[in-house]
Amino acid sequence: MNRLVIVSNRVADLRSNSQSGGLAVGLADALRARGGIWFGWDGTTSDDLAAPTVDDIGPVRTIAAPLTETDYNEYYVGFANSVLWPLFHYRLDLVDYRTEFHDGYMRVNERLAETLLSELRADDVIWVHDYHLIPFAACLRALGCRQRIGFFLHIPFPPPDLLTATPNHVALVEALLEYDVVGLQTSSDAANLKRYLAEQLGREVGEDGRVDVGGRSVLVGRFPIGIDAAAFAEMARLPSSDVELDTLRQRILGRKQIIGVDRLDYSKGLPERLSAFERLLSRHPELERAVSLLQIAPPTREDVSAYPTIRKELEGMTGSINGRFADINWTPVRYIHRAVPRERLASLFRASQVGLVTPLRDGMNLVAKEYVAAQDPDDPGVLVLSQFAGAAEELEEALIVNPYDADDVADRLYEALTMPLDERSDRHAALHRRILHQDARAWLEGFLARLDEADAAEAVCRPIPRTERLLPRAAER
Ligand code: GDG
Repeated sequence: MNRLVIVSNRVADLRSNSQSGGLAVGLADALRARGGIWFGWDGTTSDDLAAPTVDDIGPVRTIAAPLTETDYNEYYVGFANSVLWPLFHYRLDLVDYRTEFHDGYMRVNERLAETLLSELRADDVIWVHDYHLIPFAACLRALGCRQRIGFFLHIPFPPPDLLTATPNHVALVEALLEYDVVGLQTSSDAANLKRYLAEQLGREVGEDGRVDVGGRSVLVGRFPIGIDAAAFAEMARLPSSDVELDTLRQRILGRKQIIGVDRLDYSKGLPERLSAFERLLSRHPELERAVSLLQIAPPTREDVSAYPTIRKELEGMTGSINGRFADINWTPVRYIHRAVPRERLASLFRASQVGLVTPLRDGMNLVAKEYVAAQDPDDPGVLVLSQFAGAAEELEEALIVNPYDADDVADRLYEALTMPLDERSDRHAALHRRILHQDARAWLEGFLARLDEADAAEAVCRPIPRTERLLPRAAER
């Protein structure tokens, strides 16, 4: 089997046992099985770009390179998180486009490709992840690489009308055509990309998702990401004394708990979620002192200006709801703005009667799948899920809501809190079957099988003269 090279914005810490999620574990397992490299940013800034940090762990080499302060501001904070993230989450109002951001994005992609080049073997299979690195294959091809290269987009792909609102949209999508396989989370994401290719680039996409690009075939497909459901369920079953104590207290007081877990990001619909919870309490006074919302929202990307704003909004709303409804021994909203260890998260999911997952837009949303995996099959909780999460395409037996409609969310929350055991069990069994079937391994093996099939000989096999490059170097523009 050919060696695997994973390229992602951040390199996972393969020496730590407490991996942040099933995704990193799954990718690390695939790397160990095939041998290979995990390459990306080391998370630091430095003016000394001389040598990246190389760590050999058995058959796997991790290579992590720093960014300069300017690169961090233009590539990471700028183009990736102030242009592509909001744009791909349908938030044109939050896009902060600047030419220097795009230049920085191209510069970093080119430099990272040059750094990786000397490590590559002719028969490697390369798998690039996410919106930070869309032009990475184009940069490698420009350096003469002819290996199979695949790309997976973890976030949504927007409809063409939205995408065309940003300059460079043509170059961005043409850069995707330098890959052999382009994977998206849902069929609507895949349909959006295919529509763009047809309408804006006049490219015909076959029924089988194949696009012919100058005699080369690019596969555009749906590869819904999953979790290691069995391992997460196991973790949720482990005793956690503080969670058990809290559960006992809730049970004695006859209280139920709704849980939300999200990075504090505007795409996750947190203010809308709090409004819906407030609506639930106003419409059902009998639920006062009988239900609470536990919202865990660790900080993220605080250097991007939209993020401190949403944090303040959330703190204000939490204070206002608690001020209005709280009683001496009941706090309606418990809000934790810190990361919670993964094991405790799993126990908390199991101890909560409702999992509330209401993003305004989300590529997949793994929390929805983790909540289902963590439930006790004999007394499962109910998942309330946004229609705008990619997961809604698969998890049909959840209570599906429109996160913009506070009344709808409040009604479904009430339904979830009062649902009889029979119905909860039926819905959970169906959801559980789905997440076990489409788990992290199925996703990984499904994508790599398609990439392994790609005919490397058809790939671009010569250095492209600068004048022919789809993506001009920043300095040449
Ligand atoms: C992107 C896409 C897509 C959260 N808080 C804590 C914590 N988490 C963990 C969750 C889950 C992960 O982080 C979040 O994954 P999501 O899928 O929900 O969302 P994004 O971070 O936005 O991920 C998304 C995903 O990529 C994969 O393709 O599904 O649509 O946006 O695993 O449990 N983990 C710990 N403490 C926390 O406080 N330990």
